[in-house]
Amino acid sequence: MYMRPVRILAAIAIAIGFSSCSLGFPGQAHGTIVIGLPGAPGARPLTNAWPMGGMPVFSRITVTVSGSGMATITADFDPGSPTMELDVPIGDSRIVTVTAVPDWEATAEVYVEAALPTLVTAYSATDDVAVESGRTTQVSLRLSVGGSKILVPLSTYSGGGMFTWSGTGLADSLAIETLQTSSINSVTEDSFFTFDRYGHLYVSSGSAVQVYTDPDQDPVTVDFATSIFDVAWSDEDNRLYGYYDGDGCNLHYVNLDDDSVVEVGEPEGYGFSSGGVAVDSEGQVYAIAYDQDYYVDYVIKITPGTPMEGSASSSIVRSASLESLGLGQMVSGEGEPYFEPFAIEDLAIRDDVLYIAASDINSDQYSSSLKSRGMVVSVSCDTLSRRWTAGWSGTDNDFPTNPASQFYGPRRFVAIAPRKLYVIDDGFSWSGSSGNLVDVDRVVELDTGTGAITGTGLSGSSDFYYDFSDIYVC
Ligand SMILES: [Ca+2]
Repeated sequence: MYMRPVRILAAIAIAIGFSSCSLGFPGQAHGTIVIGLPGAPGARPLTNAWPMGGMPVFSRITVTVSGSGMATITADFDPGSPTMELDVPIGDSRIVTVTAVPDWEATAEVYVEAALPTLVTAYSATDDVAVESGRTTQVSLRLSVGGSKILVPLSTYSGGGMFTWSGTGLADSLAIETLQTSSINSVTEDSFFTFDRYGHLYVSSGSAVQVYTDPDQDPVTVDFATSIFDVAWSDEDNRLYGYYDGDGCNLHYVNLDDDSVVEVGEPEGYGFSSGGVAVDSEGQVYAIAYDQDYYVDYVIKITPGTPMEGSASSSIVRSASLESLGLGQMVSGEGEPYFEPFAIEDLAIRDDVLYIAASDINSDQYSSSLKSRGMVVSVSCDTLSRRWTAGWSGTDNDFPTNPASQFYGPRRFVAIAPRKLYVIDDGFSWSGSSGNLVDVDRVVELDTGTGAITGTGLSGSSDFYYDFSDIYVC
């Protein structure tokens, strides 16, 4: 049942730390932008799991405007404002970003007994607009999940390659020492996470996906009827994609409007390969595939065709070799040097940028080239060209030389925040002399703008997916 918000908030925008005469450059011409937020997160129901009918109650709305030749403007607005207005120096490309922080306690007073997506810590939206002198530019931004709690799949290593899985812990930040508990229990080494724009969390588990709104309540099940690992939700067509890359690889989706399952075929000339799946805002799908002539691995961008009787073809839009993206390295052997790709662990898309987590690990105790390292590569969805590479220790270093800014083995994307991504880093360190390898388990924070690692933490809060501490090197 919809009730009026219990808190009536003044409808006047309050710009904090901003006045039109103190920013920008002397004599610079200005225009006005008016920001509207149509389309409420949570407006779309998902198989009776989402009774909430509109916007959550926000505790804070922050707008930033940036671009060349201007000082970045940051302004906080009263969450009750129906519109938000700012005076901005003119320019062809002004990046407008809105971040809205939900107050779930206040929201619960408005939507009594509703399951609320309390994993969400921020909704956000961004757009690029031209601002002309003396003119008013309307900016319509569609909010979607922009921040979440950090998901920590909990495993304990019991030796002999065996793990005990005990659910999912939650953290507000990397610094936290005691994880919050949740009801997200159906997690194993084959589980992957994704959010939709409203804040429902999708967790793969065998041939099903558990969908959590409130992480303390029972999930709704989406059934793929076939095993899947990585999952990705499509805003364009309300599909949930599931990728299997165990014994063979295949791609399916469930149409969440009618629960029908469709298998998506490989594009002509390609075969799906180990990696994961991601979907952009236009509903185009990204995966890893090899070409059938030369068996070279690519990131492919495909458009699924019209489904017929449970299957759909796909056509290739664009491809980029893993070599062109730096997702591997040249190896010299007896013959010609050849390119050896790293292990692609997870794919994710945010604001139409693709993020690829890749590891390069060798833990064979008899090998002369032990290594534990990796990278996250950021790729433009438009061009499939590389934007940046994060956390790489360098070709000549088998282990991080600076663990505060380099990966041991990125495995999963487990949270987002404004301008941030969180990645599980699971690998090992080694003293270089005889002894056991030392397991490394932590969560790493990345700046999505620069690719800089801006934090590490939650060390040892879980053993995650692999354990190397049994391995003794002579
Ligand atoms: Ca581990």
